[in-house]
Amino acid sequence: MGTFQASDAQIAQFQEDGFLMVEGLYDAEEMDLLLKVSKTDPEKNEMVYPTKDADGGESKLWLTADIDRDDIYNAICHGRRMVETMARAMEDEVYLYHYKMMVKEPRVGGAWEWHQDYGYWYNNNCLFPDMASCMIAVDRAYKGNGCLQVLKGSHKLGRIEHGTYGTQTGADPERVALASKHLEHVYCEMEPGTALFFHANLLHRSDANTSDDPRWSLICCYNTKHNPCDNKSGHPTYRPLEIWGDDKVKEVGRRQWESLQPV
Ligand SMILES: O=C(O)CCC(=O)C(=O)O
Repeated sequence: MGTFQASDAQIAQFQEDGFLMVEGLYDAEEMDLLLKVSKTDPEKNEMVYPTKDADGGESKLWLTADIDRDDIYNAICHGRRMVETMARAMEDEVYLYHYKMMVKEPRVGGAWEWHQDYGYWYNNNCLFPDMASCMIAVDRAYKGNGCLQVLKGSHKLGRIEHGTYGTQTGADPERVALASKHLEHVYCEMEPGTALFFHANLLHRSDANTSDDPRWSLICCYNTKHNPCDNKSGHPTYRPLEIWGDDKVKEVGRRQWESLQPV
């Protein structure tokens, strides 16, 4: 889907539902390269840190806002099909806020409580909730290995109070329960290469991975140019994002994979 262009109907669907799933945004070779590179990448593996859920389940992630690298992560985050879709969905130029790999290993990967990403980013003095992310399934994501779940249309609720519930920051459970009575609860099952664009105020969560399958996902997060945010390490203020051609994912990915081979 190197030539993917979202239709007007898809953009309208994102704006109405708060999310848009695009199957096969990345092809098998692109996902194979991303998976191989990220599993062997010594630098990123050093950056991984664990987070515990309320039941002791442990997810891992690395997060960075480094946009000056010629690597496969940047080829995806700078990629035309991603950035153009984001900009149209958010009706402004977008810049990369950060990107992260979410790792839920078989049997141990933990849950994420219901939250809005803006529930976190509000604390970085991001003035408007005009931000969005794209989750790319690197492994197949399904109910058993803890795929993302969303409350359809919840991005229209406004920002919900967030606090610490268990060991994680999450949205006020009473408000989530109220929203759940009225809004559709969707399990976003995704094949590798499928991308889920979602608004920063969309309520989402995921269960622990109780399966024998890993669930790795790359999440690329964007802010809109008009939205002031504090400049923080890992959460920067506006800087223009260069748009790269769709072919770069394979070109850079192959080179990076080769460079990771023992000599
Ligand atoms: O990886 C997941 O299952 C949840 C990730 C998430 O909610 C987030 O990064 O905001």
